[in-house]
Amino acid sequence: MKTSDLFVKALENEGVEYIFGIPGEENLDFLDSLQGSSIKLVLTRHEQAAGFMAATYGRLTGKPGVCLSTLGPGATNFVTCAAYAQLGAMPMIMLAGQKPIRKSKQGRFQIVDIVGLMKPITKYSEQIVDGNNVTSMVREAFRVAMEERPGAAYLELPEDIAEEDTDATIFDVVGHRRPNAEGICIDQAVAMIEEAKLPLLLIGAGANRKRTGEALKSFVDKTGIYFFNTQLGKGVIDERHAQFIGTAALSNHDYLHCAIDRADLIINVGHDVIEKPPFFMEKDGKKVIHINFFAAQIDDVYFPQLNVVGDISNSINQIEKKIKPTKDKDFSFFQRVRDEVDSHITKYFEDERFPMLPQRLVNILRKNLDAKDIVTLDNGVYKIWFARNYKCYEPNTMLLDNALATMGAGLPSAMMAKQLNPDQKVVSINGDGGFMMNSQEIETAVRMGLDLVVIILNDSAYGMIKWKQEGVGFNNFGLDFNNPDFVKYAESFGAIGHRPESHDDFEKMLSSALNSKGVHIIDLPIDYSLNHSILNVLIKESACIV
Ligand SMILES: Cc1ncc(C[n+]2csc(CCOP(=O)(O)OP(=O)(O)O)c2C)c(N)n1
Ligand SMILES: [Mg+2]
Repeated sequence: MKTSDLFVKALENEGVEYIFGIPGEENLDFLDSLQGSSIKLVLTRHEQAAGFMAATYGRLTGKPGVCLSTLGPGATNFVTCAAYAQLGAMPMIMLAGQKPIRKSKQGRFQIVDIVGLMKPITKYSEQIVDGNNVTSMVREAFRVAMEERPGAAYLELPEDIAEEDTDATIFDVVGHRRPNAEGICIDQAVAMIEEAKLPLLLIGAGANRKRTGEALKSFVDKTGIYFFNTQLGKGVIDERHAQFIGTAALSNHDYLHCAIDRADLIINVGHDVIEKPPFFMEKDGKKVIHINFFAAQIDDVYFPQLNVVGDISNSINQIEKKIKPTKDKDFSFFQRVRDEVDSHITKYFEDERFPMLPQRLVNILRKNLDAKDIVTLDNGVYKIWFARNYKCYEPNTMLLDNALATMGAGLPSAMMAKQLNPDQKVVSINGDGGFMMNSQEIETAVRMGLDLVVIILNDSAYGMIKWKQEGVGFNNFGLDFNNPDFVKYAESFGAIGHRPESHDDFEKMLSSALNSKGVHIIDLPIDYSLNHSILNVLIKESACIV
C-alpha cells in the first residue's frame, strides 16, 4: 500500500474524526489519500487556528485532536498552539509535510528543522524516514499525546516517503488502566487531613481532565471540608455548592486568600505549577498534599509535603472511605470568607453604566445561559472578572487558558466547543486585541455552519497591559489602537454584526443571537475604569478584614 494511504488508515484506526489545517504541496499525496476517508478535513485560514481547534478537541474529548500543515512556514505557525497544548495538557497531534529527504532539487528552499524546533514544546517530535514505520509511529504519537500528563506531538511525513509503497500493518489501539495510589500514601493523607485544624481543598486542572467531580463532591459532602478552585479547575463541582469559597484568579490578596492564609493544610487535587499559582507556599507555612496523576514538580512557590500519585478519582474515593467525618473542626471562618467573597463578586452585577462593566456582563451571561452551555475566553483582563465572578455549574463549561495564556485561541476554541456540543449554546468572549489575532476564522465558522455568539469587548486597547501598567504606577503609554467597524467586518464574512447602545439593547441582542442560527458578532463597548481601583487597590486593602 502507498505510505500516505496507510497513514490515513492508521489515523482512522485511532478514531480520528477531523483534521484541521492548511495543506501545502508537500501534503498532496496525503490529501489524495484522505479522499474517501471517514476523517473530515476542515480547512482553516491560518494554521494557528487549526492547532487551537485540534488542542481544544483534545481538551474536551481526551482524545488527541489532529491538525495539518505544510513544511517550513506552515509548520512554524504551529509553534504557539504546540505550546498551548503542551502547557495546557491537551492531547494534540500536528502532522506536517517536508521536502523529499532522499533527493531534492530545491536546495534548502523552505526547509526548517521543525522536528528540532518542536522538541522542547512537545512530548514527541519525529520525522517518518521509512514507510514501514508509519503505523508504529502514529500509534506511539497518539499514546504519548494522550497519556497523563497529556500534551502535543509532532509527526512529519516527507514527500518521497508519502508516495513510496509499504507492507507495514496497523497496530491495535491497546490502552491501559491508570495505576492507583498505594495504601500507605492514602493512610498518610488521611492522617494529615484528620490532624489538620483547618484543611481546605483546592481543585485544579487535572480534576477537569478526567471527570473527578462525583468523587470530589461526595468527599466534601462527607467531610464538610470547604473548597476553592484554580481557573482551569472551574466547574468540577457545581460552584453553587454551600462549601465553595471561590476561584483563585489572582495569586494572593484576593478575598478568598483570607481562607487560604488561615488554612493549615491544602489538599490539592489536580493542580500543577504550569497554572498561574492560586497561592504561594512558604517555608514553615501551611502543608500541602499533592493528589495527581504524577508527582509534584517542585518550585519556589510549590513544594508539597506528600504526593498521592495515581488515578485522582480512585485516590479521593480511597481517602473518603477511610476518613472519619469531621466533628472537631470549626469551619465558621471559611463560611464568613465565603459570604464576603459572594457579596464582593456580586456587587456590580446590576450596575447601570454603559459602556458596561465586565461584572455586569458576567451577570447577564450567567442569567442567559443554562448549566451545560459553554463560555470560552481569549486572554485579556476580562479573564480575571470571568474567573472570579462567573459561577460554573458543570465541568468544562468555561474554557479559558491559564497555562500559556495566549491571545488568539478564544475564537477557534469556541468553534471547536460548538462543533462538539451542537445542543449547547457557546459564547466566545474576546478582547478587541485578541479577537483580531485570529478573526479571519469567522469565515471558517460561517463555512462550518456553526451557531455561535462572539462578543468583542471594545476598549480600543490592550487593556490587560494597561491595567498592569497602572498597577505598577507607570504612565499610560503605548497600548491604544483603533478598531475596524466590527459590524461591517462581521457582515463582510456573512456573519451577523450587532452594536448595542444600552444594557437593554445588549440583553435583547444577546438573547435573540443565542436563539437564532449563524455566527453573531457583538461589538460591546466595555468600561475598565474600575479594574485598577478594585483589583489593585480595594481587595488588597480590605480583603483580609473578614
Ligand atoms: C499572543 C500574545 N501576545 C501578547 C500577550 C500579552 N498580553 C496579555 S493580555 C494582552 C492584552 C489583551 O488585549 P485585549 O485582547 O484587547 O483584551 P483586554 O485586556 O483589552 O480586554 C496582551 C498584549 C499574550 N498573552 N499573548
Ligand atoms: Mg482590549
